[in-house]
Amino acid sequence: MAGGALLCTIAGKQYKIDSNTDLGALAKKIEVPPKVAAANRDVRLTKAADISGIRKEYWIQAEPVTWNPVPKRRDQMMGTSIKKTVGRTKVQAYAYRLYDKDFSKPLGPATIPGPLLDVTVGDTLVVNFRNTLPIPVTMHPHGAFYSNEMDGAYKGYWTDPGGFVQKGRTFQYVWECPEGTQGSWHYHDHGPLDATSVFKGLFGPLIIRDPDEPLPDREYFLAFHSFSPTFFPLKSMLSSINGRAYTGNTPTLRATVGDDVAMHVYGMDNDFHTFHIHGHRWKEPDGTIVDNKTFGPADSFRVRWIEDNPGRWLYHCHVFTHLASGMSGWYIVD
Ligand SMILES: [Cu+2]
Repeated sequence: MAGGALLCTIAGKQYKIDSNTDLGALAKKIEVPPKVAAANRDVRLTKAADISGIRKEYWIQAEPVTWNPVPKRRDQMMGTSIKKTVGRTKVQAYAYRLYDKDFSKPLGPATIPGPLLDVTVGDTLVVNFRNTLPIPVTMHPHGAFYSNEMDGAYKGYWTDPGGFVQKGRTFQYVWECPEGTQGSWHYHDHGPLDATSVFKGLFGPLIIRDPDEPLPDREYFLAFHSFSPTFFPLKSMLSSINGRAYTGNTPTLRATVGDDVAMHVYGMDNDFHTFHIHGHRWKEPDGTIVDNKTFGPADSFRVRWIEDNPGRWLYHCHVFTHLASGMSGWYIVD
């Protein structure tokens, strides 16, 4: 994809998308699906959803963000200047941002990835979603149980209102988390331009905890994603973990010997990645011992171990081009 363009079809016509494309202008060419138009005309408030179990409620807004995948401008391990090799890395991106009840105030900055949705089996996850971006976007969860209207996905003519949330509009998603949904998951935009907006930053972690399982002492949520020159005016790709590229910019993870450590990992671009961590290994559900695990787009998993090896370690993707373009970080064990 480096420097290339993406082709997208809107109403039978193909459009080339590159880093110069005005997505807001492009979005105007997308016909508003009939059920969405009908809901827009409906002035009644959405009826309160029937909630069983504990209601876990979030207010999340999709908004523009100025984002620098390499804020320190250097690869700390190699001692090299990324500014010299890649040039300017600050980009205009998209993000999900956590707000307080009724969107009264933001609870933190807009970040890539978005906020952690943290629920337990038996909970009902309610996400009040507001879009301020110039294109229709959504929130679509993996792992949770949801009815068809709560899918948060664009389906052309058959799109429900939650699958096409236009600028300035809100939608309340209700997702159930019954027994059988436990796991390390994620959410992302699944609107009509998802092949661009996900790359621009619209994704985040979701965990549905098993109440019978003890909480780890340390846990980290790690998104493997990339900033591509197709969507940003970058000289070359930046392969990122949690929106940052190169050691010292990517999350520096910490633990102490004896800790029960969990890492929740997911992929959110067009590539296959591997999760590799030096000096450590874990047991897969089938009993195999692994220290390098392959995962594809939207795959997610958890690895867990009792920490037994102090030192400054690396964790990284073992696809060498990804490693060389930033997909690496420190794991420091005291
Ligand atoms: Cu990779």
